[in-house]
Amino acid sequence: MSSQKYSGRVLGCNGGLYMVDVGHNIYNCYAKGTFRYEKLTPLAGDIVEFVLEDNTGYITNILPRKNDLIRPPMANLDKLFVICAAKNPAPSYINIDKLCAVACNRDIEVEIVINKCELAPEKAEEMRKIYSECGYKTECLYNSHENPQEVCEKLKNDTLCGVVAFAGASGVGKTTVINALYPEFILQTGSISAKTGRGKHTTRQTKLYKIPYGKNAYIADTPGFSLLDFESFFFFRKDELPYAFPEFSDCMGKCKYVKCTHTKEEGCAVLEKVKNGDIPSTRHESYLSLFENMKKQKDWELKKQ
Ligand SMILES: Nc1nc2c(ncn2[C@@H]2O[C@H](COP(=O)(O)OP(=O)(O)OP(=O)(O)O)[C@@H](O)[C@H]2O)c(=O)[nH]1
Ligand SMILES: [Mg+2]
Ligand SMILES: [Zn+2]
Repeated sequence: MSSQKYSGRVLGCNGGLYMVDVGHNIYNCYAKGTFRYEKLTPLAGDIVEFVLEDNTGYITNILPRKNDLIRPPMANLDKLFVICAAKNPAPSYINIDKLCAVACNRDIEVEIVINKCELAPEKAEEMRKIYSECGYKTECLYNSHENPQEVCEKLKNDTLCGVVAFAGASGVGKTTVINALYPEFILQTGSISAKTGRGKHTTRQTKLYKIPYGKNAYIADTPGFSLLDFESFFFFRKDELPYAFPEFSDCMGKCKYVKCTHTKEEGCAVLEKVKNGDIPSTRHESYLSLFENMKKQKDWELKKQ
C-alpha cells in the first residue's frame, strides 16, 4: 500500500472528517496522529500534515500554531472582525469587549464592524465613537443584506490579509456580510426571532472559505455564540487583563500603587482617564466585570484550555 505525505490548511470539520486544502484540491481526512493523546484536536485554520492511504486522508501532525481561540474555535488567525448589530439583536458591550480582549491577548488584530446601523443610527454612532476612541478600526454598515456594494467598499480590502474571521452574536449579520463580500460562497443566512429579538443560530460550524483571487487568503464564518456559552469560558490570567485593553496602555506604570488592579484604587491612572472621559465608561465597566469573573477562576480551569 502506498502512502504519500501532504500538508495543507484545515477548512473545517464535518461529521468527524476534516476538510484540508492543499491548494489545487481539498481532501477529507480523519485525525489519527499522536496529537490526539495530547488532547489536541485540529482546528479550522490549522496547518496539518496528512498521509493518503487508498484515497483516504489521515492527519498525522498539527504544525505549531501562531495563535488559537476557543470561541470561535480557530487557529492561526491574522485578523478578527468583531461584528455587532446596532439593533436586532441589541448589542452587548461586555460580549464585544470580551472578544476584543481575548483577541488582543493572542496578538490578533481586531476590526469592529457595526451592522444594521439604519435600524438605530444613534446607537450606532455611540458605538462607533467608543471603539474608534480606543484605537480600533471601526466600520458602520447600513442595510448590508440589500447593499453589498457598500459592504465591499468598506471591508473588502481589509479581508485580504491571510486568515480572517467574523465573530459575534447570532443574528448580527456575519454570514450576510460574508455573502456581500464573496457572493460566490452562497452561504445560508437566517432571520431574527420576533419573540426574543435574537438570531436563530443559522451558521452551525466554523468554516474557512478560500478567497479565490487572494494569495493564501481565507475568510471564516463562525456560529453566533450563546450568552451562556460565552460567559462560562476562561481564557487568560487576570493580571494580563489590563494589557488586553489597548486604551489602558498609556496608563500602565503610572498608577500610585505598583499592584494597582485599576478597579477602585486611589491614584489609579486608568480611573482618572475614565473620570475625564478619555476612556469610555462602557469599556471600564466591561473590564470590571471581566476582572470580577476572572477572580473566581481556578488555575486548573485555565489549564483545561
Ligand atoms: N435590517 C438589516 N438586516 C440585516 C442586515 N444584515 C443582515 N440582516 C438580516 O439579519 C438576519 C440575520 O443575518 P445572518 O447573516 O444570518 O446573521 P449571522 O450573524 O450569520 O447569524 P448566525 O449564523 O445565527 O450566527 C437576516 O435576516 C439578514 O437578512 C442589515 O444591515 N440590516
Ligand atoms: Mg451565520
Ligand atoms: Zn490603576
